[in-house]
Amino acid sequence: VRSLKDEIKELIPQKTQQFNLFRKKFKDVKIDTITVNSILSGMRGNKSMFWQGTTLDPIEGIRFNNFTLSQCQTSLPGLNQNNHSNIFLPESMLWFLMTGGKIPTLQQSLQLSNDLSERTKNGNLPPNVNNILSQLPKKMHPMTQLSIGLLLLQENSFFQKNYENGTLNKDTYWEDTLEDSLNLIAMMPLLAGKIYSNMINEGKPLGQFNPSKDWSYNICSLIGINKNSDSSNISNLSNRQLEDFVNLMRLYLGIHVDHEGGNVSAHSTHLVGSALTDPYLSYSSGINGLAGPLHGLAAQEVVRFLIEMNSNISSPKNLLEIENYLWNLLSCKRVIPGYGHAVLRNTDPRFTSLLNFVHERSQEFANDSHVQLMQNLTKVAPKVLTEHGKCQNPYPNVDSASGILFYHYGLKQTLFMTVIFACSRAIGPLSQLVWDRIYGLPIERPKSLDLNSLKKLVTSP
Ligand code: NMX
Ligand code: MLT
Repeated sequence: VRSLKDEIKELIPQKTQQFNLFRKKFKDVKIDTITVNSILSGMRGNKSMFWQGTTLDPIEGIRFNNFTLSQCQTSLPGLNQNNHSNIFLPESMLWFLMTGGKIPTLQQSLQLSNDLSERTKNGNLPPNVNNILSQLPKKMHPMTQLSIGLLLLQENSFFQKNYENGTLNKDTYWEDTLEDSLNLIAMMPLLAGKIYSNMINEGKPLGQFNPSKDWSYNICSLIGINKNSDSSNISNLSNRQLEDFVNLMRLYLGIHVDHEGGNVSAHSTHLVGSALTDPYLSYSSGINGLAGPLHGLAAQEVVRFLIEMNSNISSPKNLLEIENYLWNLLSCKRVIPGYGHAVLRNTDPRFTSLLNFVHERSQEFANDSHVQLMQNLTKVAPKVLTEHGKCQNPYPNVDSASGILFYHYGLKQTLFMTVIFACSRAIGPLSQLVWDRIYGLPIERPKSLDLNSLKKLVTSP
């Protein structure tokens, strides 16, 4: 079977020719206007960035290589296509994004899964990385630990080493970028497992790496989702629940990979990478951006928020109490986590797919008051946010549902939720980074303006 690298190599001549012709022919065509407001409002809506794998429509939501999420769910291979939600393997999405839209066969996805597994060298972090992570203060935020973990792994960067010793050139940058990216993605389950064990088990392993299993399975296994792990805080799950948890992980990791290029984690990875910074350093910057509460950290904030609200209202079915709780939050000038979006103007289809996971297992979730609250919130929060009148999108985003579903199965460490997000997010921005190198995109360097310069620009004819 041909490797992912072979597939990419074959695509390069045709794709670069198309790209270069397009640039040459249309380079001076104007496609957007920049206003003062866009400069002063986080460049919202500026069409100013090239990103190939994913696009975002405000109403329809995400497309991956022009496939909607539900098209991906029916087209990309998974291990359990006949079992409910057509949950595809994140490895299938990785192949799909890296090859600019080639749908892998199940055999290719499994081959990639195996490749990632082999890259972990028997499921072990390099000893020095493991030792340093073991010594981090156990209360250090897991996202900080993850960022440190990636920085520690950077000494294995082929790109950095070969750039330094002068054996790389512009035509071959992409090869080491791919190598580093796949090694980095392969290491994410090990980092996640290590960090989780730091949180709850004094750094001692909670489970084992299984080389014959897929990437998501191994994240679950390393955080202790298996019956043999005495020290796990996740216990007493039936076989069916264990299987569901792994499927939830596959679903989650498959749908969080990317969200066009402008989101903070993707954009930071791209920006830092544009200086020819290697994938470890670049994605570590992405992680640091993901750790902001308005971005990926909302995953943890939603869980904390639901738990707190649930303990302050008489029942998750009491919509009036939920409404009052929300108004109180807004009057304290706090945000409702999991609601709103910088680009979307509709319910996030990724949220809907997580909700479908719940609907397909209605008995499992019937007595979970937090999950009920998460669902009932969708009946109240959009109305409240609309009446509040500030937010441009009053609907739920992906973070609204994810964490509380993991919580249901026993993953109770709320601060850990964003680490799982980060495992997934590696896939999109790093696929783009490989193609940034293939296309030879230059260093990103927009022009900034001070108030005086802006004043001059608005008053000059
Ligand atoms: N609750 C309360 N107020 C909100 C919310 C919300 N969920 N969303 C937006 N607003 C406010 C926002 O703070 C701003 O207020 P002000 O004018 O006082 O600064 C106003 O509404 C206008 O904001 P928008 O233009 O609608 O949103 P913007 O593009 O600036 O920000 C988010 C987008 C996602 C940062 C914002 O909706 C938010 O803070 N949501 C809650 C946090 C969250 O769920 N983030 C996760 C996003 C998804 N992800 O995974 O990254
Ligand atoms: C994401 O997945 O990155 C979020 O929805 C935030 C964004 O798109 O800006």
